Amino acid sequence: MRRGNVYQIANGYMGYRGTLDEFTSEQLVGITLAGIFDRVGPAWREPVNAPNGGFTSVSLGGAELSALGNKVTRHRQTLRFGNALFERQTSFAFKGTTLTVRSARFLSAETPNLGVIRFSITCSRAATVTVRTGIDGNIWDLNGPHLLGLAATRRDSVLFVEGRTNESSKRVAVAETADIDFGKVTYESRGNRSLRVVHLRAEAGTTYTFHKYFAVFTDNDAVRGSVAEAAIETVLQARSLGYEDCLARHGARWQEKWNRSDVTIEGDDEAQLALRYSILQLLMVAPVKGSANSIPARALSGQVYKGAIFWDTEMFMFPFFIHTYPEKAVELMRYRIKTLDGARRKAKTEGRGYRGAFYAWESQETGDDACTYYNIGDPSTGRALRTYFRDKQVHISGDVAIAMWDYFRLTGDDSLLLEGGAEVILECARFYYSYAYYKDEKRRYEILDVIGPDEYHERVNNNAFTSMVAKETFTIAIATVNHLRRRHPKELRTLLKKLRIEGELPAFRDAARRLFIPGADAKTGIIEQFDGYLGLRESSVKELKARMIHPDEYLGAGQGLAVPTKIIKQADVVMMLNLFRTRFSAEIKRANWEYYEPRTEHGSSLSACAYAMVAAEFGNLDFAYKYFLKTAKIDLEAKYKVYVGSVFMGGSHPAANGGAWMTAVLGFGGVHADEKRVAINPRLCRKWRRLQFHLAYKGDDFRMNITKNSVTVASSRANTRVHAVLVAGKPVKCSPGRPVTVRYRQAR
Ligand code: IFM
Repeated sequence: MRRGNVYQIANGYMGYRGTLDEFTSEQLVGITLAGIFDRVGPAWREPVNAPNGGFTSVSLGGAELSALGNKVTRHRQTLRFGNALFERQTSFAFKGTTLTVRSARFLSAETPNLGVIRFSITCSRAATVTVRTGIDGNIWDLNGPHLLGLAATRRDSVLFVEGRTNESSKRVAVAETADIDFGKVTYESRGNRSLRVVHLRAEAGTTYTFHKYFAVFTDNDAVRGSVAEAAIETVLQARSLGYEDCLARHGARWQEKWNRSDVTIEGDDEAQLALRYSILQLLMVAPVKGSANSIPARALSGQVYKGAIFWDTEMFMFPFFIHTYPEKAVELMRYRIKTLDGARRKAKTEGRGYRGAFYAWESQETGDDACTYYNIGDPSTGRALRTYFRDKQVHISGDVAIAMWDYFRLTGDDSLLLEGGAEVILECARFYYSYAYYKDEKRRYEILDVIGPDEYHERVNNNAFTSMVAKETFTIAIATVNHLRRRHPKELRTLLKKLRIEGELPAFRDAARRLFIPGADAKTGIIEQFDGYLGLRESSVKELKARMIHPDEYLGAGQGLAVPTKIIKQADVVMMLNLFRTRFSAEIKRANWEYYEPRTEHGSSLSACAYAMVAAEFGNLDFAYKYFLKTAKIDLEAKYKVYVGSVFMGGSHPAANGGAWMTAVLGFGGVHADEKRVAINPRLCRKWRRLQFHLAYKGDDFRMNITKNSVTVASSRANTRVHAVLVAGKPVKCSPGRPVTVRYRQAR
């Protein structure tokens, strides 16, 4: 299971778990498709897995070989970061013959529907070998089967499997072809499998190689004609191009991706590897251009967590894309525009009924909430636990609004605001206004009955993070209106009329001023996470763990062990300090970090990077480094919880991948960009001698080169204007093609 995640490949359209060619649904082969979901019976809706067009098995003397069932003398598998190429080499020792299988697989970065495989076999002695290759329609599903009426057919040398989703009858078609020029080929259609069988008398020492091309199309693809024809045409085109050409084109796209997003660390190979792996994960799962898809919390590593999109995307992944690859960031935002109606439906129907846009806690293709009211099972009793993630984790709407506004602030491109972004922001503000209470006696608004990022304390009042995010949403809504009034008055009039919202703007202004945020204690500097938090029982993570009766026991919900205590699941106040980093002093950051850190379980993969970044800001670089590594290595080492309660959660962690990038560039690199300029205030950790990275800002491109005592900002030759950059507090002008170096002294 874990290796399948570590070696997975993806291209935004689909993910392919890092399983071996001969594996089947039993070994959890999964080709998970982005943006297409299905539900069977009362089980969770989840993304659809496609039939496996990458299947190949080899038989020697009639016995089918598998790396899991046979004697293997050598096995090696590789994931190439440069072009997301998965390779394996396995030598089987069987009845006196050594048969070596080599394969290389990629999901095309140029043609998103396409997968390409090179496969070869070599025998140490002459032997009778049978190769079965084609499409395996026996699909691994968590809550399936999702594809009904799966039929395996063939047109000449093209194999083909098609089915329809259970819920909305969307077609999912897979075509496959191969260029086999050895042995005798016959065809076999067994159940859901459509295979080509190659009978070969293999000579000793000769390598037999073929290439396989498979394509997946669904009714979500805008194709002329049928999805079947599109799939067939795609594999035929790929075959006529050939493996090397397909790979070269794919590689060129990957080169482009790395040119934009790579980060170089000198002096620390471990950190370099882990960070590059994290960046690779993000680049692989970034949505396809024009898809308006987003990235689920477990990316495309399977159907885990319902393939749902959480706040993880806006708060942890979006920063990577907006700072390096805005063309991908825009897709993430278009997804929220596309699902605005779902958010409106949720607002209307949730709780006492609200107005505006209450985004889904777990969002799928329509924006309706996939999160259930009883979202976690108790592993000891088997009972479903009521969790309030769906109805009370209201910060999600503000997280979306903040990212939407950041897209405009950091790209300078207001077209997205006009294409639905402004509507999203105004509707989120409207939601918070309908959710907030006005306390007459205190002359302030309060946001009550919520869950903040710390999910162990449900239904709390005045959660600092949530209130801050809500307040920011009001400010952003007013700023949006002001911007449109200046630049696009006609479009603003149309929008205000459409939403009938003009009369509500004064209220938003008022809430932007008078919404209550818990402040820092005058003596200790501590910000109370929510009303009453400081009065909860002291405990320790160790103590709670010792009291657990089941290793997967959930510590929150109604009766969880953490509920009456100060133990929190993940960064909450610290998350706020990080998100609004310019608004709090280093002293406040330190005080709260030191208070909350020993009380944090880090039970979510989202937690460590927030602690790392805030530690970097107030100067605890060793701690920042420790948590940076924890974040950056989570998927590479595959050390994570696989069950929460009785719910299977195993899969990759793109939010942590984004957190690793944020810690390196925004934390240690000290980059802070706003609408006015980019500021850099580096705090390199001990081991790092040099940190280099790219930055995209307002349509231009920069290369930063940071050492312990100098920062070089190279504004790309193709940039269009001079930018003012603040380096370690010193303003410098950066002209296209003229690198500027500033010497500085790193704060201790
Ligand atoms: O969004 C997170 C949440 O903050 C903690 N539980 C897991 C979710 C998905 O990663």
